[in-house]
Amino acid sequence: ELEMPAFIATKVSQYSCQRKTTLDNYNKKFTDAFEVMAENYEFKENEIFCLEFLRAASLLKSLPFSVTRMKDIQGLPCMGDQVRDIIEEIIEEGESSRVKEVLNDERYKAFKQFTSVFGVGVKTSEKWYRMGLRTVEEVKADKTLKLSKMQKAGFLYYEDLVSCVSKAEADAVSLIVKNTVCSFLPDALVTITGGFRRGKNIGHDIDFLITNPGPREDDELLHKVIDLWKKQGLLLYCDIIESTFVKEQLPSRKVDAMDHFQKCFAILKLYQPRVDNSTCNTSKKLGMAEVKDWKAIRVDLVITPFEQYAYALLGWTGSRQFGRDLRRYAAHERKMILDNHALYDRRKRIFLKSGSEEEIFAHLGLDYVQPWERNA
Ligand code: DCP
Ligand code: MG
Repeated sequence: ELEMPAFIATKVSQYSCQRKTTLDNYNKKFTDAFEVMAENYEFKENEIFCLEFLRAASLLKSLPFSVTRMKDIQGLPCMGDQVRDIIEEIIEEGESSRVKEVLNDERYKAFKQFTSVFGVGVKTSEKWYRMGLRTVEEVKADKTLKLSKMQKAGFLYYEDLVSCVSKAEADAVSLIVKNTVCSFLPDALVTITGGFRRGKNIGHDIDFLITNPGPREDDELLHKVIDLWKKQGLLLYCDIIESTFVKEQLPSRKVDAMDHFQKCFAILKLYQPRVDNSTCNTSKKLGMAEVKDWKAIRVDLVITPFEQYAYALLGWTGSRQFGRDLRRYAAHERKMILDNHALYDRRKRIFLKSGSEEEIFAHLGLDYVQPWERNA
């Protein structure tokens, strides 16, 4: 009898950048549970436990089989006691009582709602929770709260923004971004990054990287694009962050630090002709003239100098966990510092240049991992 080549658990790397993680997840039951646990620890600002669950989720996503017995995880890295307990519960009971507890927890439920609003993070949620607020409706109704411009937009377009972006919508926005950018800089390179580059067909936003390969640089490009969209009535919200990049400065060692590129967090108005639904209630109430024929979409635009493009592309393609592990691998296994701008070799005391993602992996001594295999 022929045997399948044995799966060697001890050969699985603790780093997701040494594994292939496609969107075929054979262990969704477990990884969904871990992600709830991780999120709850994030809300409690317990970074250590949060990461433990994120790493475990990421590892199970990379397995080519479904875990059905405790024996299946023997020898695997990232399987701490908390993680094993939950796997055991799910194997035996079909669900985890600890995860159920979190899902029913008042604080978790409130934070989950609050953080679903654009511009609201853990800190703001904490404040609202302490004030006794529990739902998005309660926050909306409280007229005494001082909201940031970002949060105001978050509430104004809440329904559209929580409904997620489809691949078709991403393609439509991609055309708009490319056309606008190229009307100012015909040779500019506009690349979709984030989840869509990893092959996902839904996302919470659309991420774009913009660079100009030619000799011409244009510091005003982002402002020109934004101004044009304003004039065209396509811009619902925008926050431009100017570049804070300093040449020769060592890459950031902080694993979740923001990069220094000029960028813009925007909400675009995407027109989408709706099918005639004049018989439905909402359109009767609104009157046909007021039927909304657009959707608010979250768009991130990042402008990068051409020499840093490969690093920016690698960083912005994600996943977040894949990026964290790349930087952790670089630091701990290679004595190098990696961020979205550069790679620095601390032993040789030099910056390593790269014109492509393949070259970055090569500098790190890693086998290349395709974008669709980075869904860690
Ligand atoms: N990223 C980064 N620096 C930031 C923000 C994000 O390097 N300041 C990276 C990590 C993410 C990727 O960019 O993997 C895209 O960020 P998103 O939050 O948009 O994540 P995804 O696109 O992966 O997921 P989603 O489908 O939720 O948009
Ligand atoms: Mg995204």
